[in-house]
Amino acid sequence: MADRIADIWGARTPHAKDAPWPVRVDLHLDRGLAESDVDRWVQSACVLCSNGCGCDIAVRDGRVVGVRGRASDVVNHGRLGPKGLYGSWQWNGSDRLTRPLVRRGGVLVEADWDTAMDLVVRRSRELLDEVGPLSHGFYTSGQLFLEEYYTLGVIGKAGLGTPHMDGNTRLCTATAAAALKESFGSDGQPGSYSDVESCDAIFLFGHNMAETQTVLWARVLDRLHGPDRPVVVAVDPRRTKVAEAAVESGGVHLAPLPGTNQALMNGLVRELIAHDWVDHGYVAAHTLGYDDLAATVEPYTPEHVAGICRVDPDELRRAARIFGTSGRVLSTVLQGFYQSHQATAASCQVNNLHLLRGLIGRPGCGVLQMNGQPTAQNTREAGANGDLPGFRNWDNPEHVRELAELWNVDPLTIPHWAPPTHAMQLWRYAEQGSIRFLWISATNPAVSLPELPRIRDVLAKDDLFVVVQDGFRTETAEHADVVLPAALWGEKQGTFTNVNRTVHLSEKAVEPPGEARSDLDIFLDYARRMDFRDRDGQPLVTWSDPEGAFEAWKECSRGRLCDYTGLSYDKLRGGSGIPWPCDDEHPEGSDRLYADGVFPTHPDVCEDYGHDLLTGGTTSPERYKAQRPDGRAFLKAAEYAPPPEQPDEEYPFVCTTGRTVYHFHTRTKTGRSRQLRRAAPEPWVELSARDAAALGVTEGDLVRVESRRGRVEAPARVGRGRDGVVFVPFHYGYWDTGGDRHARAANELTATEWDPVSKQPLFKIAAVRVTRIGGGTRPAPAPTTTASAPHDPAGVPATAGEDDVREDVAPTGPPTPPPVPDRTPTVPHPASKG
Ligand SMILES: Nc1nc2c(c(=O)[nH]1)N[C@H]1C(S)=C(S)[C@@H](COP(=O)(O)OP(=O)(O)OC[C@H]3O[C@@H](n4cnc5c(=O)[nH]c(N)nc54)[C@H](O)[C@@H]3O)O[C@H]1N2
Ligand SMILES: Nc1nc2c(c(=O)[nH]1)N[C@H]1C(S)=C(S)[C@@H](COP(=O)(O)OP(=O)(O)OC[C@H]3O[C@@H](n4cnc5c(=O)[nH]c(N)nc54)[C@H](O)[C@@H]3O)O[C@H]1N2
Ligand code: SF4
Ligand SMILES: [Mo]
Repeated sequence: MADRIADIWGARTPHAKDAPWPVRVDLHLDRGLAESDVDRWVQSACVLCSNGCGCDIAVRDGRVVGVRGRASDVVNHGRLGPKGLYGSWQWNGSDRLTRPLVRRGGVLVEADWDTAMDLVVRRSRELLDEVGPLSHGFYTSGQLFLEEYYTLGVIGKAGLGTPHMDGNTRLCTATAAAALKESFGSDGQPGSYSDVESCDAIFLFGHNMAETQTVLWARVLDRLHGPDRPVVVAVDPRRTKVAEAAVESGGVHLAPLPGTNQALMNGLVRELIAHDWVDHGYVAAHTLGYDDLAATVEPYTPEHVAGICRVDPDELRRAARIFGTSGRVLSTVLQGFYQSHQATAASCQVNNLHLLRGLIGRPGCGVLQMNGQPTAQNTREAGANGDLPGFRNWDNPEHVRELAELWNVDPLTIPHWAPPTHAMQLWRYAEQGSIRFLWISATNPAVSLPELPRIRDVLAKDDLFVVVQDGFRTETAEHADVVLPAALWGEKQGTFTNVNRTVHLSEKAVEPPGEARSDLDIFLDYARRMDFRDRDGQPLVTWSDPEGAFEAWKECSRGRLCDYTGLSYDKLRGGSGIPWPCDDEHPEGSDRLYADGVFPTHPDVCEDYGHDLLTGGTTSPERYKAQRPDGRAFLKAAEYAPPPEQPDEEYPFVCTTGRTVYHFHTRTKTGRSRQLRRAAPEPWVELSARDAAALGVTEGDLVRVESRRGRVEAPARVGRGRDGVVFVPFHYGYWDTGGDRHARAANELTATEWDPVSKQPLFKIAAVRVTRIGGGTRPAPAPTTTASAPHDPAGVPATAGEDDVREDVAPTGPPTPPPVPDRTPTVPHPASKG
């Protein structure tokens, strides 16, 4: 048995380059239970990050009692990480919401469903009559199922006709979508996880994969422990496990000052061009914009970049040489890039590095503009983030017409007179009072949005009617007018899609507690009560269960890049997840995109006409067409601009925020798991050893971190990050504490600012000051196994759990999953549209 709190990634299964990743099946059952005690195993996939590991849910006496990785799954080959093992189900049976709550005389009291839904529908109708659909806003998630998003999207766009719908995906992967649209014309991940097996170098840009996609990192570690290892390059201001591995592999750890990614990327692109590590044939045939890019990056010499980012210019040169001269390079990009002021610009430079060398669409040459949440891809595909479903372009009347026809509604009902409202604007409208009905599903904005003092004020407004749909009584639920109890993972059926487009079916294993209902049933109930109709007076929403919704979605996706028409619930049962596009031509799905160097940039197919990366100004359809992109990718460029808030005398540190391996977001699930809670029970503040010494702070002292907006008070971890940078984990709201409720969450400090293109907020940069406010009696409650390890381990007990996970390494190698062909010739093209 293994202790998977101490040993996060589990036992190594090393292998050679291009050899299949071996199977290791991880199993965790409730204390005292053996496999023979399990009544049945129910197929699913983990929803505690975007990796999408296939798993089976163990059920005994109608309760979930454990999980086991699925050996046959292409994503994880049987493995699960600490969150998947301990956090995916242990909340089961705890303090769940079991009945609707409504506000009476200022307090939330239990009610039946009719009472709660009547209130919602009455308020909705009143506002529609008085002010119209623009009074309605929907703030949803990256954690519902595809069927739920699609249903919500249809209700919002064709039922109500409001453009005010977005997901917390705006905080999460809006930049992934934006960078893919800007470079390639459409959302849709070019790469595949199987690129890990065949690459020669791996670049991780602002991505702490070791903690945030632990099973993918195990896959990387197995290469790093095998023969012919890849070289790793990490771009992260903290000394993460990824950064350590980079140094050990003979690669580079670049630790730029937060907020300087674009300068660093311009430096890397310039080095490629200066050394002519460029595939000119590929660039000429498949891209646009080379001259502009070369001219823009020209001033970014290694020395100039080093001055801005405070990195060693020779290390920058070395990193560029690794990119420029390795046979096959895999890149991943995540929040260190996405939650920043030049998020889309910097992420597009990663695409550019690949395009310049023609390293795309081939094994080992993946670009993974990562997702974070398990179902964020579906929010974006199905239109619950405001975009039109099926990666359709809101600015293309033909795309709007297709949807109007599909839904049998007047095209004018579907909002498309302006870009869809992004989440930051949605909250602004609620603050200003034009949105007066806000329906929040599967997200906890009272902890996860920036500048929490402001968010609490918005939620508390008398003229804002707030509906919260969750499985737990969260910090946000406390502000609601109506709380709807939702069924969670394992208690409902549906599908979702991970980072590399792999679609999984998650079956219902057990009944939800009390009167809790699936989100799909709640949305369908609202649609029924509102009596939304199509042009012929028939019900607008024609399905009544998950499979019906899936079938409807398939039609919507037909002919688009995210084509699901070749999938069905039955096809997803039994074996592995299947990556889209999956259609007649690719019945087994598609491992990677763009093998032929043809991109969905034709004006008739593209999802967006693009933006100026520096200002966010939109490109008009006319200007876009005049460029004649027609299947070529864009090499987009932008100068570096300093972040909006920089350290000064009053606030001398840069505060950056993020994750620890043991918790998921606001901990509604992981905070209820014994093992995970113990591993990281309370918030902390990470300081570099030198900064701590200058402040007179020693390990465990209580410190106050203050920004212009709020404060956090927590014990200090004297850590291993770069000087001048403070790190605060963002997981700790106050549902489980009686202490100072408003000095725990990182977002007390962050600012209401966003990237001009993706509109993703800047969680990674705020100017703060740090003060020691008291001595500590013990070390900070920060894990020692991760990036938050102490500078001096003496006297700090190592983070550990129990030996309670079984790992079975298959002795004879993996049962080879069905071969998945590359998607070769057909990026959807106007001529081939169904
Ligand atoms: N354990 C765990 N795993 C998760 C989640 C979780 O909550 N817990 N959440 C999931 C979700 S939704 C997401 S979005 C992903 C996020 O996954 P990641 O993006 O890997 O996680 P973060 O910790 O937010 O940020 C990554 C790194 O960015 C670095 N960074 C900060 N500022 C900068 C900067 O200016 N430049 C650069 N280059 N790097 C910077 C931080 O030091 C940090 O190590 O994780 C997913 N997986
Ligand atoms: N400072 C700072 N802030 C950040 C970030 C950061 O790095 N730093 N990261 C940002 C990112 S990337 C993300 S993704 C967000 C995450 O922020 P949130 O989405 O607010 O975080 P969660 O705790 O995952 O909230 C999801 C909620 O949905 C509920 N839930 C889970 N499953 C279901 C379901 O099936 N149905 C319903 N109805 N409810 C369900 C959970 O109980 C939980 O309350 O935080 C963002 N905020
Ligand atoms: S890597 Fe992500 S999907 Fe896989 S088990 Fe861990 S949390 Fe779940
Ligand atoms: Mo996220």
